[in-house]
Order: sequence, then C-alpha cells, then structure tokens
Amino acid sequence: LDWADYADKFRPAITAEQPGDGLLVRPLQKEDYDKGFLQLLGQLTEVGDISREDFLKRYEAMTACPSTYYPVVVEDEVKGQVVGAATLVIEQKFIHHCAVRGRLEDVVVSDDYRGKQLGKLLIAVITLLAKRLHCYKITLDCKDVMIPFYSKMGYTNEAGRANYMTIRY
Ligand code: 16G
Repeated sequence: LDWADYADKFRPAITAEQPGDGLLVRPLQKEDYDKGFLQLLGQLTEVGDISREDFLKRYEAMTACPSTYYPVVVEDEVKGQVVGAATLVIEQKFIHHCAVRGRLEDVVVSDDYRGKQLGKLLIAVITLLAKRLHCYKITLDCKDVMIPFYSKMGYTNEAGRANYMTIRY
C-alpha cells in the first residue's frame, strides 16, 4: 500500500503536501487550542469544557509517550482554524513478534469543509503513516453510516473475527 494506490480516489487530485487552496496538513500543535481544535472534535462527539491548562496537560502527556500518538490536523491558514483532524494511535504488542498495531481515531472534518475530500485525505495520510511505522494492521470503529466511506478507503469488516464490543462507564 502506498500513495499511488490512493491516486484514483482523489478527483481533483490532492495530496498531503497540496491539500487545497489555503489548507495545510500538519501534526497537532499546542496553538491549536486557539484554532478551534476542540470545537471541531465537538462535531464528532461530546468534548466538554476543556480549559487551556487541561488541554496542555493532555497534550504533554501524549507527547511524553514516544512513538504512540500521532494527531494530524488540517488547518485553513487563511482563517487560522483547524478544519479537519484524525489521530493515529500505536499500540505495542507481544504478538506477531513484538509487533505494533495502529488505531485510526477521532476522524472529523468541519461541516463547512465538506466536499473537499479532506476526510479521505486524512484517512490516506494516517493509513500510510501506520504502514511506514511498521504496524501489522490498523483498525477503526465507526457508525453504520460511515461503513461505505471507510470501505472505499480499503477498510474491511472482518466478519466473524473482528467485532467491536464495548462497556460504557
Ligand atoms: C468514532 C470514532 C472514534 C471516536 C468515537 C467517539 C473514528 C474512525 N471513529 O467511533 O475514534 O473516539 O467515535 O464516539 O473516527 P464516543 O463518544 O461514542 O466514544
């Protein structure tokens, strides 16, 4: 799997380097607290009222885990706003010869930026990053309505062997 495998999925063609006019794909940074990152996550699920201090503490805690959290954002540099985000989490395993695996988490694109292929771009970037970091697999969980979208990006429902089960607290 490499970038060429995604080429036919983007019309017009966009890449991580050229995601569209005024847009930039980059890692999350501390300043994103003031660029609407948490408000964007609020379009995915409940976020809550997070103070700057709490945000920075969590950011530092993630950074302190080397090679584990890879939060990626799309910024509209004209507006100085984060308009898309997705995170790769790497989990260390004993199985598969002490392998690592990836999880694609917290994918969200702002309502106002629909139709710019940014969701697809984030999926491609994270999926290829996981491969480059030697993950033996990457998984995600999502709502039923999102299954066609992730299927188009190469994710499959491994029926019978990979059900997603939950306990909520
Ligand atoms: C979706 C997300 C997951 C996120 C969860 C939050 C993707 C691929 N999946 O399942 O990462 O953490 O929603 O929903 O982005 P929750 O608040 O119900 O846990």
